[in-house]
Amino acid sequence: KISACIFDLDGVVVDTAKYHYIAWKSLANELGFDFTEEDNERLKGVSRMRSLDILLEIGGVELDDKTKLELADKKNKNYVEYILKMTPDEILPGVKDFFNELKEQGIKIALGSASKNAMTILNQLELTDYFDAVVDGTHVSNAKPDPEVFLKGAELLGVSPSECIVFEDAEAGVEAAINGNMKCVGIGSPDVLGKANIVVPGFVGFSMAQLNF
Ligand code: B16
Ligand code: MG
Repeated sequence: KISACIFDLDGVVVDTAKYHYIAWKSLANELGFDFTEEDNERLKGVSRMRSLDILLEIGGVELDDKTKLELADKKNKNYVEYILKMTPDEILPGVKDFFNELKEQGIKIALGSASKNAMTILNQLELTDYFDAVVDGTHVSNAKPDPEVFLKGAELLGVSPSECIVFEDAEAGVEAAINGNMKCVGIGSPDVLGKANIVVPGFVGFSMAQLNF
């Protein structure tokens, strides 16, 4: 029996990766090196500080912790300027129909995101009311593939992990779902998300009827 669906945010409900990319690239350029879209792939689903470490590694730059915090903060301020301009038409296609299907079936909806900006993004998209529970980067101490973010979601909803389906676009997120004993639907390419129970390209035409969990 499935009682709840837990959604990753970036890459599943909305494409914020493009704004993260602009903000990280401008930081890299200020530090004197380039940062490509391919490099940006490595930051998906990864925490802010870990993302900065990867970026600095790409540029071959070493900095002390205080400077790193300042740079992460600077990148975030730039990023937030972009997300504050987001509107509900940036919700990825098919997502709202699927949320409505879940509501009709009495299946609970939770968010399980690494982002500390998740609430701002949900508000911008006018999706806050759909969620029965929100767990984001401000609530967890262990990053995906640790299952903490999803287990907290299940706990808040009062359901057991085996009754939950996680929707994820990042490999570390799929692993987190498996580590938490949850089912997982990968959103994206089977090459990257092969460990998920099923992989679909997106939510257009997607329905619970396609799952035999
Ligand atoms: P922030 P998700 C993740 O969100 C993003 O995929 C990742 O690229 C980002 O670095 C991370 O959130 C932290 O975001 O800087 O806003 O706290 O995919 O777990 O929803
Ligand atoms: Mg994601």
